Parts: sequence; C-alpha cells; structure tokens
Amino acid sequence: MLKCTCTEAGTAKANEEPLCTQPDEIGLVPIEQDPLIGETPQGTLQSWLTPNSLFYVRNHYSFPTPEETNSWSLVIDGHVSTQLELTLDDFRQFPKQTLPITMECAGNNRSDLQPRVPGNPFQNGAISTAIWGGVPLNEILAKVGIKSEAVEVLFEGLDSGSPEPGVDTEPYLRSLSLDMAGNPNVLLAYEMNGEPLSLEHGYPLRLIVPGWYGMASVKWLRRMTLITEKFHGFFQGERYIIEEKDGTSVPVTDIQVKSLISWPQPGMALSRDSHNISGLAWSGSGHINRVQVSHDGGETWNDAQLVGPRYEYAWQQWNYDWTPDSDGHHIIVARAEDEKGNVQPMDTHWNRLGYVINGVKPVCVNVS
Ligand SMILES: Nc1nc2c(c(=O)[nH]1)N[C@H]1C(S)=C(S)[C@@H](COP(=O)(O)O)O[C@H]1N2
Ligand SMILES: [Mo]
Repeated sequence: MLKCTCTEAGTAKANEEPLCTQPDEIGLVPIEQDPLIGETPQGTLQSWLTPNSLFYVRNHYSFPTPEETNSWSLVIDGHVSTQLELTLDDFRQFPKQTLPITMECAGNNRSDLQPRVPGNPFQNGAISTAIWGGVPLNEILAKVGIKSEAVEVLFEGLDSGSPEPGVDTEPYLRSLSLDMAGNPNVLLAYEMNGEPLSLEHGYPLRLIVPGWYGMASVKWLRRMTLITEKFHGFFQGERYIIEEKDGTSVPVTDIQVKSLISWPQPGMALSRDSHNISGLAWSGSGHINRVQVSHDGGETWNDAQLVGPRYEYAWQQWNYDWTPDSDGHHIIVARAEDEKGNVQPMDTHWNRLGYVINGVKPVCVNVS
C-alpha cells in the first residue's frame, strides 16, 4: 500500500527547491530558456489533442536561424541508388498521411525519481499529442533506393552545438534501423494539427517515430544518410540509454506503458459527493486495453471506463466515478495495461540518467 503524502508533503519538500508549475508567457511551464525547454501545463493534460502552442518543447541546442530554415531542403544521400534533394513543395506533392501520435520525452517525470538524478527536472508535462501530417518515410526511401549494404538511416537536424563541455560542436543526430525506418507509420511531418509545423516543433520538416520516446523524432531535418554501420553518436551512446547502477546500459527506444491522473490534482479538498476521476493512458506497444483505479492506495482496484478516440499511437482517455465512503485522506492511483499485456509498474525502475519513468503516481486528496 502506498503512503499518504498529503500532510507530510509540506515538511518533506521544505528543503527542496520548489518546482515551478506556473506557465510562462508562451504558455508552457518553463524548464530552460535557451535551449528552449518547456512542459505542457497541468490544465492541458486532460485534452486528447494538445493545442500546438501548449505542446511541450525539448531542444538540446538553440533554434536554427531563419537563414537556415529559409534556404532549407532535405538531402538524402549515402548508400542509395539515387541521391535526392527535396524542398517543402516537393514533399507537398506526395499523398499526405495524417496520424494522431502521442510524444513523450524520455525524461518525463524525472523530478519524481528518488534518489534524484541530474537532467531536466520534468514533472509530468513532457508529453503531448498532435495529429501529424506528412509523407511516410518509407516512400522517400523507396524513391532513392536503398543499397544492400546499408543497415541504418542517420537523421541530421539543422541545429547544432556541443553536447557536453569538452565535446566538439556537432548537429543533433539520431539513427534508425532499416527495419524501424520501414514502418509505414514513421512520418516526415510538415504539419501539426492541420497547421504548418512551427519553428519550435521542427519547421520545415521533422521525423516522427510513433511509439518511441521523443528523442528519435529529429526536428529541423536537413539530411538523411544511408549508412553501413550502426551509429553510436552522443544522443544514442551517451544519452538516451538506461544506465544501471553497475554501469551496464541499454538504449531507450519505445514508450513504456503509463498513465496520468488529470483530475483530481494532488492535495485537493473533495466533498463526499460523486466525483469523476479522469486521466490519460498510453503505451508505445499498442492500444491501451485497461486502466484500473484504486482509491485506497493500491489495495483494491476497479476498472475505469475507456472513453474518447482510440488510436494505436495516441493516448487513451479514461474516467472513473468515485463516491468517497469516508472522510480523510484518500490515495488515488491509476495503472494502465496495453494490448500486449504490459502493465504499468507500481515502482519506477531507477536509472542514473533518469529515463523511462513510468511507475504509478499516487494522488492524495482530502475528503470532508
Ligand atoms: N534536431 C533536434 N531534434 C530533436 C531534439 C533536438 O534537440 N534537436 N530533441 C528531441 C527530443 S529529446 C524530444 S523529446 C523531441 C521533442 O519534440 P518537441 O519539442 O516538438 O516536443 O524532439 C526531439 N528531436
Ligand atoms: Mo526528449
């Protein structure tokens, strides 16, 4: 059973620097100004689609300059039969595919980890959902013709910087295996919720890898290179790896099953009337098949109702009607299960860099 943190919360957190939970002037909960990093505000974490202006932003470097984006074209080279250079107009000539996709940063909820780890102290707003519009990557790959010796596609962003003190400036780089790149749902997106992609989210064109944590979805894509060996760059070998206490590590890839409670918020005072507990649940391994809710800290569980749109790569809304049967503290917990049978764990798997934090997150409320 989970411990109630309603009353102790104030004292337990008194010595810690308080986290900012107020949106800044652009509407995001700020983490950093340059490179820009901001979370989706709490109040927005209940709508199925995230408004573009409130979609979380996670940059590693400063934005590309207007000169860079204005003179933009995408080069596809390396081990291909025909090298290609495509403009945005070229992309618009292809049939457009649209797909609702939830994107979660691998470091979402990092501030919940105990013991604490370095890295951006995300609360639970480094996650958002949009309907992305663009061209399936595999269509472009078919056009250039992949040579038999190629094993991966390397994606390069327009943005660059030094990933760590002492390391030379380099562009943001990530690769995908040919198998993953061949997934027809991997998009080269130029639209977000029917609007042209904004600079924050990767204008003119970005990669969208559905079901994977956000780091794979390279923004401001300027080059795709077919390579003959596995890529081991900074953001694939040094970061976005789950590093255990003993130093071993595995790469961060697909989004692990998780849920959040949109309402009530922690510490709320509730009456003995009936309440609608609501939230979202998602997994990179397919649809959410079940969400269970406990209002006694995880001792007993009941099925929530899955409501709203149901898509493979987008989060699932859920509701649960609850009438408290007693006054006092109640600990509400939700846990999700996906169609592959993966169940959200009660405890997060602690790792040194603070990624894939998907343990349940109890919400304590006060009933009177
Ligand atoms: N070129 C480039 N692409 C990038 C990044 C970046 O810093 N540069 N950040 C990645 C990370 S870690 C995440 S979580 C997502 C965030 O996308 P968003 O800012 O549109 O939410 O973009 C990914 N793609
Ligand atoms: Mo991320």
